[in-house]
Amino acid sequence: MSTQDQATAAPAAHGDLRARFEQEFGSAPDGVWQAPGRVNLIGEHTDYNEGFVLPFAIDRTARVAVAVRRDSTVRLLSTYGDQGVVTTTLEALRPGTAKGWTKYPLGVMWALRERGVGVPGLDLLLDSNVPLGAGLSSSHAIECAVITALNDLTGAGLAAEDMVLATQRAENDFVGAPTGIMDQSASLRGSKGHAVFLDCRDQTAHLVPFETEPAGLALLVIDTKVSHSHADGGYASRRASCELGAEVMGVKALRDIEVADLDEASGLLDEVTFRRVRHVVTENDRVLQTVELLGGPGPGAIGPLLDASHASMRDDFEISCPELDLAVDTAKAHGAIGARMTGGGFGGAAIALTPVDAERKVRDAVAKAFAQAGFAAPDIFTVSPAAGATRIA
Ligand code: GAF
Repeated sequence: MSTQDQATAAPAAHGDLRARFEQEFGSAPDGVWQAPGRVNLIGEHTDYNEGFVLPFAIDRTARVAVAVRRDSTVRLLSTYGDQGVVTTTLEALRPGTAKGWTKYPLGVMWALRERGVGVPGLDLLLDSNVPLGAGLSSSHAIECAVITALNDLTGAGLAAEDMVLATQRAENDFVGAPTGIMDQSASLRGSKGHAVFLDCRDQTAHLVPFETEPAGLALLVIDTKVSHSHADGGYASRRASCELGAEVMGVKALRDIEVADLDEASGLLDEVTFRRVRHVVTENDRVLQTVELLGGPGPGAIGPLLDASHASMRDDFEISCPELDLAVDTAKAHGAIGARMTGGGFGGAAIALTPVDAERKVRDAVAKAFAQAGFAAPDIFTVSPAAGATRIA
């Protein structure tokens, strides 16, 4: 299935996934679990700095049908891609050995074993309609569906916080992407009609009502089709700059620096590190302001904060790209009240908070601008906050 198809297709109904599982593996699965991708409303590259984030789960999910086996064999199949059935064993799970999408379920199995959970051999069929490489956390959706399944099937009794840390371990040490805890927190803790306001220092989470429709707004996702990987160097180098900044400033993490401390920081840090630090410090502040506005005047008031967040990522953190900037600028010029890139950057998607009556104009203008610039046609769709990971059959 192409990325384009994947973005628009509904995931197989769970009845279909069960039937397909039986057809492929010869017996019924023990159950079907699903976990969503996410959009981050605001709070980018703040999670690994022990700061604040405000993502929400979206109505695009990864689904897994799973059956426990009596031996230690692991058989994995997805409804997309061309890997066919991948067969391995529990004993063979080692960082750096898995390929393609199988890194995500195998990484979770490895991380749970490292925690002492008695993970069984299993057969697993994956289906997903979270666009791949679009910055909507398709990989975490798979990991969260798998860990939710394994938590149920093993009776491990892991709390959401433990599952967040186990999937982070899978990403960091098995997949090789030095990511934080935002994406899996949104996928595991998301709730319909809410964003998840997360303090990444201690994983305290509050659900913040976030509904665009009653405010006459729509949240558009503009998938630029520029694919990215957090296992590439850009993400890691930003993270290293943040760690350097915290070390020079003598704090545990950049979370401990306030906007008012930035003057002092500019005298202590080299120019590039200072700009990286300024992004994180001001972004944390923008998350807090967004939460406050959502609790008061509502979504119609947060546009300027989304715009400021994008400018900070473009100019200070330097993780945007021409396609993301064009999406944001064009959406703004045609009626969006706020727009920003979302996710780790270097490609992926932008979001544009748009009055419903300007939605068509924004969609058309962005599509036209991309064609004129010679960029690949973007995929544009609306999202709203949806439920987190759960068992569905
Ligand atoms: C990616 C990572 F997975 C998150 O942990 C977060 O750092 C994000 O980039 C940037 O905010 O999605």
